[in-house]
Amino acid sequence: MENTEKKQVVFSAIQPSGTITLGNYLGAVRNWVTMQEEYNCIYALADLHTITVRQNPAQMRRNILDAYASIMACGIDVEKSIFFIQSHVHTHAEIAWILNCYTQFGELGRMTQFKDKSAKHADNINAGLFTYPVLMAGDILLYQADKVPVGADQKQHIELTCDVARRFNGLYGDVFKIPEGFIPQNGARVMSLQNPLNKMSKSDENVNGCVHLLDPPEVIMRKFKRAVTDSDACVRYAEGKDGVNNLMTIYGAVTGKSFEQIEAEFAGKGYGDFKAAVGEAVVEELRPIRERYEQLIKDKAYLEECYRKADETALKISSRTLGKVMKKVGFIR
Ligand code: ATP
Ligand code: LTN
Repeated sequence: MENTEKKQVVFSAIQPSGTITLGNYLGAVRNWVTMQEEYNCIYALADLHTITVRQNPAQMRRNILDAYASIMACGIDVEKSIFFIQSHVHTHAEIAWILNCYTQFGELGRMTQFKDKSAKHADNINAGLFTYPVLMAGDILLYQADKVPVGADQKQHIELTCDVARRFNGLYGDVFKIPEGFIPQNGARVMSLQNPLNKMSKSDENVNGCVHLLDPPEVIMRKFKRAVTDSDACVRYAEGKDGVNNLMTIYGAVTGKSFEQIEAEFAGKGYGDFKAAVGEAVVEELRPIRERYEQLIKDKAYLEECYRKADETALKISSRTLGKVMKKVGFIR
């Protein structure tokens, strides 16, 4: 019997702006992996987004292949999901231009990521940094995605995507599916181990604040041992205990334990024991990923075969939406 029940579409992407972090993994990529069972999943390396911050070309080439292999190593199955490279699929840049003309200057100016990144890169506040969310909206809308698994920092960009899609649909009829963000309960916002008021980020200069997926076990343990805590010396989740709250979030996300269970487990114990336990849990979570990565990165031909195939499929799917959009707007074919 034919299966008439159509699976919902999931779309998400990640920038190859450096090595993938524990934050990227717990906030987004881990959900990409689990969602493969139930949804039609389409994932991308958002390399066009990456050049909104100046990159070294040789390093960028390495980062792209590295990120591709790392994400695959997390468990993306290329037989089940489409995992392509954004710049290889020309429809993304094209729809971004069109959607730019349906997005207001004022709404882009309100994006907190734009404000943060322009403060951080005050010498290069380029137009791409400003219109970054429009390129992201195009990514999502091209595939008529139902759900978009991301970390909490991307919520505002998804809301903008919905606003732009509704505006377009209001003018031309139902062209775009209105997507929904999919943000995890636990791990949606992993903070820096050195400055727990800042998000853990790929492009952070303080290497001790950020755990990378490919860090060897001793490096992971060292980073957790040095993590900033407080003088309270009690493992409990409370206001003002940002460092400990962050470690509890990470431990909970990795082990599945609730904050109450974690508090009970470490009652009467010091931060030293707690930090070592968090480090060990993370080491075990990341060990198989690092091992798979080591295998994958050796086989460049296989990686290329995977993304070429995915690029082609992504072009086919996205061209349908782009064609429809162009026709509605009034371009002649
Ligand atoms: P950059 O440092 O270049 O800004 P980034 O590390 O913030 O990069 P992105 O490529 O912008 O990472 O994000 C990829 C995905 O990871 C997004 O879904 C984002 O929400 C999620 N993510 C990023 N950082 C964190 C974090 N610290 N905690 C949870 N999720 C995160
Ligand atoms: N802006 C995102 C990366 C990204 C993305 C997307 C996420 C680019 N295009 C489409 C979800 C859907 C970020 O994580 N910084």
